[in-house]
Amino acid sequence: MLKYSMLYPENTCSRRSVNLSGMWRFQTDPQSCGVEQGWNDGLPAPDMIPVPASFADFYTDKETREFCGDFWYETDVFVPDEWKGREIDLRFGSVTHRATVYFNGVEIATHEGGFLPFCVRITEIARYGANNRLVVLGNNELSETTLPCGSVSTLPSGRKIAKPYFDFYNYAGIHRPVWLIATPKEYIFDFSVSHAISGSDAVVSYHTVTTGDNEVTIEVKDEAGNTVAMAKGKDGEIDIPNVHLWKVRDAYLYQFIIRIVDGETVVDEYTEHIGIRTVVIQNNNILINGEPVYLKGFGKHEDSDIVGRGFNMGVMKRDFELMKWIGANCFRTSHYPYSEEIYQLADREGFLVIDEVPAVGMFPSLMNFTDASSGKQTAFFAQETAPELQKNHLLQVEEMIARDKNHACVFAWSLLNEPDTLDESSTVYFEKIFDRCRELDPQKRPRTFALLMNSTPDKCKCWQLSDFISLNRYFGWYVLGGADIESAEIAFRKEMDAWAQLVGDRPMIFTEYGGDTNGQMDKLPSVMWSQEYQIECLDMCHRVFDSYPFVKGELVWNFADFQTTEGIMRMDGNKKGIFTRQRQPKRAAFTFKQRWESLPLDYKAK
Ligand code: GCB
Repeated sequence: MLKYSMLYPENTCSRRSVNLSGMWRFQTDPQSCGVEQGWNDGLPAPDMIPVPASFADFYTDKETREFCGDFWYETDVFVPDEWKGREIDLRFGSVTHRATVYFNGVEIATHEGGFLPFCVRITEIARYGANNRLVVLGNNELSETTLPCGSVSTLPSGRKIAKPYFDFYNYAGIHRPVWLIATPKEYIFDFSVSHAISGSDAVVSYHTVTTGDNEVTIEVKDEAGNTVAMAKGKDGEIDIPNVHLWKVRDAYLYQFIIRIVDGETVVDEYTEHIGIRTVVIQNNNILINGEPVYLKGFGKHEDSDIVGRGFNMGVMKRDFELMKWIGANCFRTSHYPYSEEIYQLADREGFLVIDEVPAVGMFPSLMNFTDASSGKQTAFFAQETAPELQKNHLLQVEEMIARDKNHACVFAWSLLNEPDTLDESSTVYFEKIFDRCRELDPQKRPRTFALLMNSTPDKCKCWQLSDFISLNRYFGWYVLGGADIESAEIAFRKEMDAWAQLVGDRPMIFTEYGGDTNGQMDKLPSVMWSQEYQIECLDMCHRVFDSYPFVKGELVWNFADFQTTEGIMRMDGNKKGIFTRQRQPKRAAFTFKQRWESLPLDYKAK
């Protein structure tokens, strides 16, 4: 079990949460001399910078934008006097890719991994009724033992630059809100649920972890605020009569109020908003509440102008409005777990989410795709780095499930994106990750991973571990694009015919397909990069999907244009967006709107 609670900060009768977002002090440390020079006691020459945000795109000089190495943040944290006697934590939504935290000069925690939260306890060292100095040492270097994978190269000047093995900009910083939290000494540490439906009722099995021995009670309220069920005990089952199920694009959330009680006194109280639904894979179908669903939507990124990968509530809202407008019902959190607020909104809006751990770049080619279709074998998981990488991978699967396990929107876990699967060592590596995921998830959701173009039915050694198969395929773009598109369709169908022999009862979905498109460019007849070609290429893919009954979903790459490392394959970023980076539609968006609004939710159900 994790050392800290993953519960999202709340204010209740027993809890206080203060959001520390704002302007913090910031300084890069190119020489990595900060620790030696005592920057933990205060930064010598800081700039002011917003938290949460990536630091890169605020700056007008290339050195700071491309900065790779150690960077520092600092702020003052006032801890109220009236909080004496409680447990006090700092909770970081994420610091990319790793952090060391100093409080009043003292190192109190380190955390590896840039996309999941962590807490540090400051009860004993906080100065109450006074300001305290919080200093965070961040680092954004990439390696083959940490997630996501990449490397660092050093320029003749001695400056380091990041070499991601993945196709998104290596944004870094304090990307998500930081909270100061006060809980009682005896508090609710964890809560999880799993659901079963019986007739018109639901049976919710729950499990509570607290830090003491007092009684636990659960009160369930419906959306009108009426109490519909009560239970006692840390573990148990709650019957909810005439349950109002959480459905795709028709959400319903109950409030589960968890209390630690000592007689009449409420010691701690925490509320979770929980949608009740089941997920089963059966006969080539993805069943939500026993009903087949066809997935329509996107692979996305947390990416926008100026704030980079920093959580931005406005961008989140706009993205959901666009997804609703276009008729989508699903997205994959490619290629890392997103900000918690995004899952909360997906719960509320009834979107299905494939939650992905940051296991991307497990194929050491620059940008993760140029070598990819060459068929080059790398035996990535046979390298001596594999055991250390796997340790980090398992830990991040654990943290992701601990954080996201109660979300109704999360119906599946994606455990890797486009890894090397051509060597026997992959199977051994994967099995452990897949088993651990099953063991940790109270709801036993389906597990999958996104298969790279060279993971073909005859060569891939890992597809059979997936509960449903997820393909990333770029026929008509990286493979046989432009005037060759006719051959692309033939090659695509040939591969699909081979899958048809293998899939058995499993459904298949597409987790990526599409092509780069300049949202300003029209061309008749089409050429690659024009909006007309994007539509032709997508239409071709859809024709193929429509002719295979076991294909149960299409998540186009990508929702919006996004920033990548610069290079000859990318014109100021990846342009496969159906929307521009500013969240305006390309022409293809209207094609999707028409298609997705006309495809029923149970499209292709047997
Ligand atoms: C992929 C990767 C994704 C890239 C995409 C592309 O297969 O999974 O991260 O951005 O291809 O556009 O090349």
